[in-house]
Amino acid sequence: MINRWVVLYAYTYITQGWLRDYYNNTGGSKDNKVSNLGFAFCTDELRVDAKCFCSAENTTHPPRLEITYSTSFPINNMSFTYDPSRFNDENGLRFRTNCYAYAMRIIAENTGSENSYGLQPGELSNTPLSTPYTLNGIYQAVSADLAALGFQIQQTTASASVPSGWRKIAIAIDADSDFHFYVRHSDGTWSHKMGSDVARNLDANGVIIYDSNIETISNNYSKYENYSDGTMYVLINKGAILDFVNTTSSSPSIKTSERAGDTFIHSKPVSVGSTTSAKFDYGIENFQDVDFYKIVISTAGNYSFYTTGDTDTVGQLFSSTGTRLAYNDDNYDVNCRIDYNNLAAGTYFVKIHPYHLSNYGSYSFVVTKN
Ligand SMILES: [Ca+2]
Ligand SMILES: [Ca+2]
Ligand SMILES: [Ca+2]
Repeated sequence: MINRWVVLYAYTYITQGWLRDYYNNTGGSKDNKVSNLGFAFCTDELRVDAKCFCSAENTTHPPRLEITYSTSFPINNMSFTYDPSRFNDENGLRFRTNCYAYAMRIIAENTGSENSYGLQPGELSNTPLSTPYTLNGIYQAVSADLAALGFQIQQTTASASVPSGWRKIAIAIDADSDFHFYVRHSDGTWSHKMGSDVARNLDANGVIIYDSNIETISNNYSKYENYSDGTMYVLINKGAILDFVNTTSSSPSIKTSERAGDTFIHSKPVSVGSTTSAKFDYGIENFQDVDFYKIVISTAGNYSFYTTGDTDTVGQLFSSTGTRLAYNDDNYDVNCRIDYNNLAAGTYFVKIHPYHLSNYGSYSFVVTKN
């Protein structure tokens, strides 16, 4: 039997992105990314319970399956869903985020090469940790890092609720040798990322981490270390937007860049009449940045949403509940432009992404009332 691999793309509003997976002609999956969404790949028979299609790998325009959910979604930008796909892709952010970077949503721009994923507590504030580690020492280092970027931190408990505008993080230590970070999602599950390993919401035994077992798991994670010397719970007011931080200067700062998150709930608010300088912050081979903008329109009328610059962009306009209203790739040049007449007052979202995975670069996003 010839062993052929095909690639399947599925777009999901759960993670707001394309999932890519490879299947061979015996139905085997390479990464289980797409099948994790409930899709099955069928090889030689029609299955009524599966939707499938395939293409040869490396075709210019592989078929893509887009899934749109009719239910509304939260638009609180502190909402924090489990979104492992962009962190687990070997061509994405996997090798640029360790446990600390994953929890904080900080990508150090000077560690862009493979295997340089080791952002350490204190690195952004020049207050390196000393051993043996203590929870208070790590807390002080994280506090200093966040302060350097303009964010706050405060201690909390495992069971305390998360106030609006904050995210909860657990810091666990093995005082002799290591520490680890877990982050809580809005649905009460927790996830974490071990160094260059993939992000997961499971402990070493495959148990899903919830509020109810985080205390036990954080102290007994057994794959690499047991962080049995204590756990501290903290709240930070830094949202789940990925911030790209320049750590080469003496005073690290958030780069322009990823203030438009990759999902509806992490969209960047922009006003009518504004021009926003933006960038596709990452786009490494098969994995790309997506930028979402949120526009509140107070007066019904004719509006335009478009980009300018040299980057080949694609734009999509969505209603407040995620229904796609318009799509445009190119207008007169590679820039997208959506002219929408008789748009009712309300909240809208515009998604801008590069046409080609490799077409990342700068662009400006413009919203005008005509
Ligand atoms: Ca961006
Ligand atoms: Ca983005
Ligand atoms: Ca275009």
